[in-house]
Amino acid sequence: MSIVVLTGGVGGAKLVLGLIHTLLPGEVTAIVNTGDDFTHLGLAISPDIDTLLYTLAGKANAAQGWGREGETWSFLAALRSLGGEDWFALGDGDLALHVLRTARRAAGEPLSAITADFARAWGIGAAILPMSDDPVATVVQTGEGPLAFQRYFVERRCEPAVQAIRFEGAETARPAPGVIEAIHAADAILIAPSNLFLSIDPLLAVPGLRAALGKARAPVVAVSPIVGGVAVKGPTAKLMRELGLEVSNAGIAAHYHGLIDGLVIHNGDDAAEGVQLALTDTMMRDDRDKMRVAEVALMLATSIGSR
Ligand code: FO1
Repeated sequence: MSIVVLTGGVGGAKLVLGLIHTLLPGEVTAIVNTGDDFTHLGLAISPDIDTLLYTLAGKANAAQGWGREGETWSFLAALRSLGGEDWFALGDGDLALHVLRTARRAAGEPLSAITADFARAWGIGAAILPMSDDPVATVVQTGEGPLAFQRYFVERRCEPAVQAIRFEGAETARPAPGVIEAIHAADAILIAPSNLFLSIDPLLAVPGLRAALGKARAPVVAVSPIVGGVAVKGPTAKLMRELGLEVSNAGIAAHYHGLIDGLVIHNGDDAAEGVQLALTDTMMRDDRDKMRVAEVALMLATSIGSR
């Protein structure tokens, strides 16, 4: 089996972990959002890649949703004592990823090669591919003007009302090496229960990626980020309302119209038209939950079969 999963954020990492427990790691390729990436204090930060690295290496701070378990904060305290920007918390262990990535990017290495080396160093068997090696920056248009993603998400805690979201650089970004090939070779393509606007749309904005999904022989199955009529973590529901999408599986299916063949929804939630549905408890609290959702998504893909 060759499974491709489009992912970003915490919810996405949970589904990828469920897939790793269900399949052989070598059967899983994660294509990861890099629209959240930014340079901070001169360091190249790739949050969704790092969340996935930590999650698959068993190092993630599960309660916090980002960063490492058992992190220490000496650097941040020293930074604060010098009046440095501390709104974006950089942990001592976390710094190693950013410092190494920054040094290697400065030496001209692509993000995809650096990420593959990090995954290998931590014994991760799945392929972790950035959506692109070219810069793509999610910019949130608010009443106060444009906000870079992390300024909106972390510094402002998602409170400014959003009028539109754009992905700067997407139009000239190329899919990272292996991305299109993985989509072509896939037996099933999953879209993780990530924030559709902030984690999945940037992926779909990379030229060639959406087209490859449309041409793929593999069925495309999304896992709804809505559980019990509300979006689980983060700003998904608020953004759906602000962007005029109803917070429902019908809204999710409408957003992914023409792209997905199936949708995994939470027991009791509203059904969606025009896609094949599978129902389960889609709340992923522990590894058993994550395996269940992964298995239901794979079974739905298998029942849909090749297109
Ligand atoms: N999220 C926060 O809410 N506060 C932080 O201080 C913070 C620091 C941080 C450092 C490194 C990193 O990789 C992620 C970090 N995040 C933080 C999470 C990050 O903003 C989100 O994980 C993604 O960008 C959204 O999926």
